[in-house]
Amino acid sequence: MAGNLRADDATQPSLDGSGLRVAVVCGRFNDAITLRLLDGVWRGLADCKVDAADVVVEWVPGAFEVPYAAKRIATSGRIDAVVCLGAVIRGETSHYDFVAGECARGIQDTQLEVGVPVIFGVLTTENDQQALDRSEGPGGHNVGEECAHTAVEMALLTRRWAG
Ligand code: INI
Repeated sequence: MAGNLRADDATQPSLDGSGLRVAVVCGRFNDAITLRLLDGVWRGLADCKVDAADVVVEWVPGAFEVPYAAKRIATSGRIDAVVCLGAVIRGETSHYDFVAGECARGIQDTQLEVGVPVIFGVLTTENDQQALDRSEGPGGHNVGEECAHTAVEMALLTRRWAG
């Protein structure tokens, strides 16, 4: 597995994700945005030669539920990396802070506890435009696409570290 990742190429690792199994947990809240992020994930995984048959997508109500789903999936032993997608857009109350903060905390706790990479593809933005700008189509900026690459890189590193 170590051969799949040229970690010596620090700026632009060559990522061959063939054979990796990836789960995507996607929040339905603000799904006009999260669907765009999901498109980006598919593009990013295809870039890395991850077979679509090795990818599972699970939808949950919102970003607050994402860490729970990610943890259940990550502990299954059948998945090499989990990509978490959500869109938390600031409103008029402090709800945003709780949802965004707990989502981020839960995702980091999960990957540290379970030992499976859990990638933070949850947008936390001040407004709709900022979310649109980070979930663009092919050739544009899409955090989902970036997270797919991150998932493959971290899954390959995890296999190497497992010896
Ligand atoms: N969930 C989101 O994914 N994004 C948001 O912007 C959001 N806001 O603003 O409320 C949001 N709330 C729902 C939350 O994730 C839970 O689904 C809900 O609180 C039930 O637990």
